[in-house]
Amino acid sequence: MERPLGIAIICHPTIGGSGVVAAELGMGLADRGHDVHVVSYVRPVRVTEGHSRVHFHEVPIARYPLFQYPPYTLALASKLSTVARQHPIDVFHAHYAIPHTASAYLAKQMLGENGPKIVTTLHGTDITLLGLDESFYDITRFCLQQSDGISAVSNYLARETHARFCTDCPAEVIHNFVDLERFNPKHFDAALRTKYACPDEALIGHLSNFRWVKRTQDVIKTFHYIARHHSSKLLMIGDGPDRETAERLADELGLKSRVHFLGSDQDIDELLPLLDFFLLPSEQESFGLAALEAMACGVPVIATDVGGLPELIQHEESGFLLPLGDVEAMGRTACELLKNPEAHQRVRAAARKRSEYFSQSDIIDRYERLYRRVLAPSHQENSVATTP
Ligand code: GMT
Repeated sequence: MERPLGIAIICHPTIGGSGVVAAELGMGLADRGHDVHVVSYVRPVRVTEGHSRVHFHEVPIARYPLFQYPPYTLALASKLSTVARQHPIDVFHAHYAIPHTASAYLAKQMLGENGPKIVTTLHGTDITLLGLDESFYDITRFCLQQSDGISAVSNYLARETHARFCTDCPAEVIHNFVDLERFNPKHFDAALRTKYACPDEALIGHLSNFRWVKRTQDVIKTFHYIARHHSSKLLMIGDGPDRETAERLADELGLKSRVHFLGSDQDIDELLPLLDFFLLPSEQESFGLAALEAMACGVPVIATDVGGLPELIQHEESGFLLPLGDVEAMGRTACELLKNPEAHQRVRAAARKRSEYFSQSDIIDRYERLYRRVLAPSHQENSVATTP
């Protein structure tokens, strides 16, 4: 029997896939007997209170007139070193490299010899967008080189890391995961659905943090096509910088009464099973966690053929992958399936089946193995790239 580990999980707590993965992983590790310390500036939504082995440590952000931007990276490094002095921590696990791996590196230096190992999980835009910005490129590359273990949430992201940052810091592919009990078609609630659509109307959905990479305007345009051919409603779940633009476009296209903007404070495991389709027309998507959660609820996803989405969705089998920006093709695909309930049902079942390859327990096993490997005295990194 291997000893339980002390893991400090560092993440962005707000809406966004990396925080969700970090939180769910932390809870899962604690259920397996590990001591988990979540470190962030606010408690992540999915880190529930009351678990005896999950401890949340808030990073205080001091305001000072000299700083236009408070140096969060330093405050986080300080908090990490304090946590590691007060608790037995084996691993600092940084989710999203920027700035978390830099803080973990600083904390490790502060702690001296035998400090925790650093594991970095790359989630997407830390490599494909933000990390490439000239103000972050060198530090991101350095942080990757200083990590004792690196994982990426898709083969696509591992390849991008290798090609754009470093050939000497291979990333192990550990795909994202889903709680198959919590996200399940059996949670379909007919009464709740009537709150958003009549029984003869289709209910389409989108969930994101409404940043430009999500192309929320394409969601509205695709829905505009669908609504012209089929009586339907759209649920826009989440919030972010592009919400206002999306609301304005819905208004301009005469869709105001058909689109519900619900914001981010929602029980998505109750909403997703209500949908007939999920739209994800992203410009970039390293994995597409929201798509996986929809698929686990038996909801076909219509997405763009970009990034890591083909590792999740098999085109015309468990969902649809269409060219970036082709809102007409996305709308047409939805309408064709809405006219053919048998085919729609087939894709629903295939979506659920596909999601079962990404079960929480299998993926948590992979993270545990990664921790044990970096902690082993003769640690050597491997690059393992597998698509289930
Ligand atoms: O970029 C976002 O929308 C948020 C970002 C994050 O790190 O919070 O999401 C990324 O990580 C998710 C969890 O691993 C992935 O499922 C998303 O595909 C990825 N987003 C992008 O690559 C744009």
